[in-house]
Amino acid sequence: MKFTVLTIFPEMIASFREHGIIRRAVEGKKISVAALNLRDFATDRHQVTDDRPYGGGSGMIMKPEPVAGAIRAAAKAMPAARKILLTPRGRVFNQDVARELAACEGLILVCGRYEGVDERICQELIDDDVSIGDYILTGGELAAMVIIEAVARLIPGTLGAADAAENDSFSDGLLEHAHYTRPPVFEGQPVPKVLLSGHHRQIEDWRLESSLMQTLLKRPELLEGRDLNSREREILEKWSTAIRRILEAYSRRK
Ligand code: 6GU
Repeated sequence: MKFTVLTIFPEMIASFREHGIIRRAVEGKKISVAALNLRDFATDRHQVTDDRPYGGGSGMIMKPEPVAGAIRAAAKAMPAARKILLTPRGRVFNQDVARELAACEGLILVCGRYEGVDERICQELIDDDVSIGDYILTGGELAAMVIIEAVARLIPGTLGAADAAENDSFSDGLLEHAHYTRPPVFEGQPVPKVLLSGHHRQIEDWRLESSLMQTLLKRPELLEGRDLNSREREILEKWSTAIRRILEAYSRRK
């Protein structure tokens, strides 16, 4: 998978590429991460990439010529790549979008700055608008890095453990179960006994129950939309029964 980021701050992408899983994936030739400097595609001698909005108002707009030139240069090098504009107006990125993008041959990620990009770029040269959430960033560079990281780790061979991405939160629509490592007792708090037992079936059961508990407490809407399997229904019914008992015992006392 090839990522090309179009930005006025290519150094941000260069330093991102130097660390952790991205660096390893680049070194292992599973991905490539390149940045093109939009300034290099400016058409005036001062290499200006922004200008005042027609119609007046505050803020600056990215000029179309440098953005168009950079998109065309990147697309020439990888014609099959999806051309994505990073903008808070885009569809909101999530794990499903990450999976969709991981199936592309390449991604050209256009980082807007200032108030936005000239609309004629959006219409003519962009395949897809993506946002990373409902808040405003000053530019698309952090969003591009978020997307590259989330997509890259779905590419086979980029993660150490072969199946680590499969177990992640959201990979099956539930939050991850709780995790523990040594020591067995930390500041008086023990690790759940079953995890030390070596019983793989029981450990899997405990992890599913923990996943469901995390999801119920932190993101209940993920459960409301879910096709529960029989084991999941059993666990939820067990809790439901336990909670009902507690409430019944309480009302008998009054
Ligand atoms: Cl992709 N760009 C900017 N500028 N702000 C954002 C965003 C993108 N996603 C969320 N906020």
